[in-house]
Amino acid sequence: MGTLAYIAIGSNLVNPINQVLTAFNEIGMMPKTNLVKKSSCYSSPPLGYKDQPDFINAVVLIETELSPRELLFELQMIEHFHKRERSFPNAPRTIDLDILLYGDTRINSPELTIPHPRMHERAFVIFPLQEIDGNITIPLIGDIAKIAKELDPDIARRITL
Ligand code: PH2
Ligand code: MG
Ligand code: MG
Repeated sequence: MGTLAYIAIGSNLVNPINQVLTAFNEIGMMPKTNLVKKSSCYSSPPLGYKDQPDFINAVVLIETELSPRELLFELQMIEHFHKRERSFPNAPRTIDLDILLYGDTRINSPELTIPHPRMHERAFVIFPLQEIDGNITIPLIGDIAKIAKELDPDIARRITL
């Protein structure tokens, strides 16, 4: 049995719904990894830099024997397949794949911070995460139900495909 990890997916360029659905498949095809569960897709206005299209966001649960750094590398490969460009922070993107949680591991290095440091402020992360596991406790932050209650439900809306 590998480690359970949660990945956040976001896209707001070049048919975002398609980008997210393709990413579900690509994440399931990563080496030493099984896709356990995926959330619905959510639509949300851009947080941070505002002058860009709305996002489609989702979260997946995987079980993996990749180390956190190997996982980051595989996710960056998928971002590369989607022609992700890094022009400026919070720029619009074809795909963004962020590690939210990796078991109960905590990492603080320049290239990787786990748990994701801003996840609890983001409705577009917390709502899909809660859909996958309504009982999860985020290390250092708290219970998902309590965090979700503090977020505006209108900001990230579940969409039916
Ligand atoms: N990602 C960001 C910045 N702002 N806003 C939304 N709605 N969804 C995102 O995934 C997102 C964002 C940086 O990664
Ligand atoms: Mg991100
Ligand atoms: Mg990212």
